[in-house]
Amino acid sequence: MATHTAPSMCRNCLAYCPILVTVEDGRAIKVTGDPEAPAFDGYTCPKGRALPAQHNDPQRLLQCLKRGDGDAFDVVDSAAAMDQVAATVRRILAAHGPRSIAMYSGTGPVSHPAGAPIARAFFRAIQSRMTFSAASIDKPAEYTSVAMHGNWHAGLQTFETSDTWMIVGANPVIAKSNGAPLNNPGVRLKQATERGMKMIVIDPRRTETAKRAHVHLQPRPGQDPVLLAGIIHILIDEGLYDAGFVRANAEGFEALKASVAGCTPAFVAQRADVPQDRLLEAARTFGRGRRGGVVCSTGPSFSTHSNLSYYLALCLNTLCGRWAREGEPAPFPNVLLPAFTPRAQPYAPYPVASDRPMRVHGLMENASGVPTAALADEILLDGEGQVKVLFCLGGNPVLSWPDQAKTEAALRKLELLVVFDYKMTATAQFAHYVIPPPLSLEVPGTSQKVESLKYSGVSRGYAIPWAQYTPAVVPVPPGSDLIDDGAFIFGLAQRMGLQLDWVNARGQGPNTEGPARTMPLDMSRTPDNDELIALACTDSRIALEEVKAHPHGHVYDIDVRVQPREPGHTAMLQLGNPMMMDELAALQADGAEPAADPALPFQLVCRRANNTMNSVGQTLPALGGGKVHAPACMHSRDLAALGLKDGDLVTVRSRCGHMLARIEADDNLRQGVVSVVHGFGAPISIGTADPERSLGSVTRLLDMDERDPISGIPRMSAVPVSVQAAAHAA
Ligand SMILES: Nc1nc2c(c(=O)[nH]1)N[C@H]1C(S)=C(S)[C@@H](COP(=O)(O)OP(=O)(O)OC[C@H]3O[C@@H](n4cnc5c(=O)[nH]c(N)nc54)[C@H](O)[C@@H]3O)O[C@H]1N2
Ligand SMILES: Nc1nc2c(c(=O)[nH]1)N[C@H]1C(S)=C(S)[C@@H](COP(=O)(O)OP(=O)(O)OC[C@H]3O[C@@H](n4cnc5c(=O)[nH]c(N)nc54)[C@H](O)[C@@H]3O)O[C@H]1N2
Ligand code: SF4
Ligand SMILES: [Mo]
Repeated sequence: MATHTAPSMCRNCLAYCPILVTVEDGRAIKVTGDPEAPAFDGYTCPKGRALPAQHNDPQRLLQCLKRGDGDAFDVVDSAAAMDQVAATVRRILAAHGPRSIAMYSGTGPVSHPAGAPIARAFFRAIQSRMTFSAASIDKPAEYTSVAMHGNWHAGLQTFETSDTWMIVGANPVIAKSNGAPLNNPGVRLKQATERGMKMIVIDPRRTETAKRAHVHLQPRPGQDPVLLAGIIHILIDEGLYDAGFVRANAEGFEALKASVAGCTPAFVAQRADVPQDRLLEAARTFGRGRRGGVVCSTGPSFSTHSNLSYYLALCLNTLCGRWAREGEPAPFPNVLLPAFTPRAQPYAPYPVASDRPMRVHGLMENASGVPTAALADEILLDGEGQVKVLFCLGGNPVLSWPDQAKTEAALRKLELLVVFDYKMTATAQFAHYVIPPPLSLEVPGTSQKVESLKYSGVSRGYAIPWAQYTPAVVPVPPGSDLIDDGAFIFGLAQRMGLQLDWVNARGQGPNTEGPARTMPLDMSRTPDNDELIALACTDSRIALEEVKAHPHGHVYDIDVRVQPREPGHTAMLQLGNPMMMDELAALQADGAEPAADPALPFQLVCRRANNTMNSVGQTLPALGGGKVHAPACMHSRDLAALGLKDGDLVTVRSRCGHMLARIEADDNLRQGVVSVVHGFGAPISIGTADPERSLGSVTRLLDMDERDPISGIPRMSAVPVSVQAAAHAA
């Protein structure tokens, strides 16, 4: 047996931890953290260590599949699948126009980022704007809030240099997405608090992150806008803000001050149900700190009024002047992204909605893209412009889009559904073609994806000039016919006679670090992954070859200082956006007691689990721990009041649906909330042989029709529900 160990990167989530892969006879058999990689302290999580199980999973698809008669699938050669899909797309495009062809890209491309840019190039070439993504059911307010407030060219002061930090509805220790540097966030938080950083965490659950907080506010879910307005009220009232910074860089202070006037500590404490003294302590800790930012994540994003929560968080950063100042080291200096000169100056706000309407719900294409919440209805609604073809790129709509029954009906109505995935997922069961890609250890990759997170939202990524490249460390399984999402779509473009252009964008909306670079692709042959990586790294600050010379990754010595405001630069940040001020006024008009429906006395909230990445991992024995469903977690006092105990089967009911789940006591939760991980379950209209597996499909409780007016994100947390012992077994 030939065994060796190769350095690589896990790409199962956005931390991209450096790993060591033990390879035996061409198969990965073991993954550990890489102790030689600086800045990650040898960290991995169970999902990373399960990479061999994921790659060698007997349920993995190794051939393309095509729907035969009824629900059966037949193996189809990948080239034949491209021929057939291209012919259908060409026919539907000619008959119904570009708008009939759509894509939805999910989190799968995290593992393998080159597919999505090729897919976007394909959609540009056919002139369809119907490129939906998970971003608009994730944190679309990262984009809408920046459009309304503006942004800061040099970025937010970093976590590592801060003496205070506020995290609203994020759990970076587990999720590694927002709120703390992604290189081993648990250790970064520990070090920061040990050196004296005072962290404020706002979360109805006492999370792994909240356990390190100086102040943990455990509010009623859905009250973040009022809470943040209350904190702004206290800072203005007590003069704990940077008046000089505000005068020099922002407009709308008086409008904001007037809008938060009614959010007194007493009002907010009652409305959010938090102790008033803790609210004051949170505000004063943040205001008296010298450096540090506020970051939001899925908690406030999912819980209605998300634009307002994110907007007020940006206002807090601006009020306290927490943006990187002239002369400081650049917070995110770019390594595999292009060099740029960060400046201590605002980017101006820009329009949050476009003039391009969707056909349904009065939604528009907006700063967060085309709204995924409209896609099911865009498929279901007959008439001109109806979506008839969907490419699903590494996503699992049946378990991730709100309103599972509607999603299934929409997928069934499609004339062509092509699912790019490596397993027969809940969504792939509805496909006409399932196209399996090679998995992460079988393809090369770089850490550039994590760097580019700074373009979506504030202070996301590593905040150190870290970069790594990995070659493929194992071959694809023998006898397989796997094809990258991008290569398949490139093959369609070739067959349709399209010219594709690769685009390297450098920011969000009109706020960019420089012009995008567009590079026409040679359509005579399919580019391999290393060529695409080289294209993505054209203009990188550090040459790709240099990064390749450090197989364990490297922290570069990049001394880039924030430069002064450019002469004549007049852009200002906006603290008083009229739409946001009106929304805040309307919320306050609801009074100090939020409306409640006595028939739905609990609130369902979102959470992430360490062993799964959304719908990925539940069916891997290495990760499941025998559990194939998501438990409904509640405080033990709530369980006692309901006469329930651990393991009991319950029905959770919302206004629009119900699901079955097993109960788990979790005293880290605030009373009155039910916390459930999403991504579990099975299709309603197909079912599953294993009844336990059909439990806990939380999207059945969510209503597409209760949605944000701009981004369209439906209410996915703080959802009113009831909980009752299930009358029957699953
Ligand atoms: N109720 C509820 N709904 C939610 C959420 C919630 O918390 N609660 N969260 C929302 C959020 S934040 C998000 S981002 C979305 C996620 O929504 P989706 O992205 O639609 O769902 P995932 O389960 O992440 O699906 C990712 C798919 O990619 C596949 N995959 C993995 N690696 C690869 C690869 O290399 N190539 C390809 N082609 N495929 C791959 C996986 O097998 C999986 O099926 O869900 C949203 N929906
Ligand atoms: N292990 C693991 N990592 C992941 C994922 C995964 O599934 N598993 N998914 C990835 C994806 S797609 C994403 S988008 C990120 C998400 O990353 P995070 O946003 O950090 O996700 P969570 O860990 O669920 O943290 C959200 C927190 O919000 C709280 N919350 C719920 N409702 C409210 C509310 O109304 N207000 C406030 N203030 N808090 C509330 C919840 O209790 C929860 O602790 O994680 C990514 N990383
Ligand atoms: S945190 Fe886990 S899943 Fe994410 S990159 Fe690191 S090892 Fe992989
Ligand atoms: Mo997400």
